[in-house]
Amino acid sequence: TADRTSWWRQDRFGMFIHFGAYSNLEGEYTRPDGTVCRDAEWIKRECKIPNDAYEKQAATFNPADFDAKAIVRAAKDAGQRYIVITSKHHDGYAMWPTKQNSWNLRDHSAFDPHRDILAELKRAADAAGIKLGFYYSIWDWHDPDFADPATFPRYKKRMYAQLKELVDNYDPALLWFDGEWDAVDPVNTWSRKDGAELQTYLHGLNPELIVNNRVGKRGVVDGDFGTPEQEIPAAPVDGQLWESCMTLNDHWGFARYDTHWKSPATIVRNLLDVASRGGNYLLNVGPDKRGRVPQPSVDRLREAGRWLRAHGQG
Ligand code: JFZ
Repeated sequence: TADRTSWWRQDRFGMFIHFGAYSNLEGEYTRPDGTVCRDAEWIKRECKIPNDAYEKQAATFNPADFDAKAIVRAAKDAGQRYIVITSKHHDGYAMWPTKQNSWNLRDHSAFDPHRDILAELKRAADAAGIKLGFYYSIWDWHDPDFADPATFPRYKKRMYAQLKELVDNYDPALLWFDGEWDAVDPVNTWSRKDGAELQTYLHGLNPELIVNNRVGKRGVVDGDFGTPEQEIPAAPVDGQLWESCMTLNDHWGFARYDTHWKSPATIVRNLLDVASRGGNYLLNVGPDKRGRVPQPSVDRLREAGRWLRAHGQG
């Protein structure tokens, strides 16, 4: 509804955060034969990392330097007014202590078991008046029940339970779904009906939750807003609200070899271009394996924020 999305329509500019077990590899996987394969958040699949090797590296993941206050400050300095962080990407690894499995940052890492980065981010965001949302991938490479239509209902049950955990424990303002598409192997049976059901379920938990259109099949009837990626559409589609998400370099997850940063001028131009067409801009950062936002990202966000404030847009 118009009411549900009013804060989001006013906020315009948000920070996307891609952070997960893949971040621990920092974009590079050294194969047993010594050759190196590069990717980022898709590294498990693109580099064909065997399950056991991926699980083994995740067990060493220790983002001890994750600093929620510093992240919120960086967002504020840039003029960003909401944050969307990956709670679970395609690799299925949950960034909170989910009770549905042990494939998560509490139970499968070298991280302090008393810490909970989503809770830390929620607290810091609340204190700064910043809204917090969660990215959640429907597609799951880790859960054995995902890929078989016969067992998918079991996966769906766990997915619903995980989303209830997120809503109950962290009170997100927004859920940003992904991985709903067809033609992923072995199979992805997610349908528009699944999306509509999920949306009804979520609004039963919290009627104020904003949900993106990847909850369904990216139609104008799916969710509250459209999600063009790495592009600025010329015009809204059938009057649907939209948000353009973009990387700051060429990857979503941290990639130590990627130094192809957008300039502060490009960031400002994109933001004003998006805003002038009535859209939102969700600009991504990818923390490294220690949980630190790369300094080139922080610097560019700060420069962009400085320009916006100087011109009365901050
Ligand atoms: C998805 C993810 O696979 C990716 O890792 C990242 O999280 C991004 C934000 O979302 O990637 C997509 C999603 C949609 C398109 C392309 C890549 N698309 O619509 O062309």
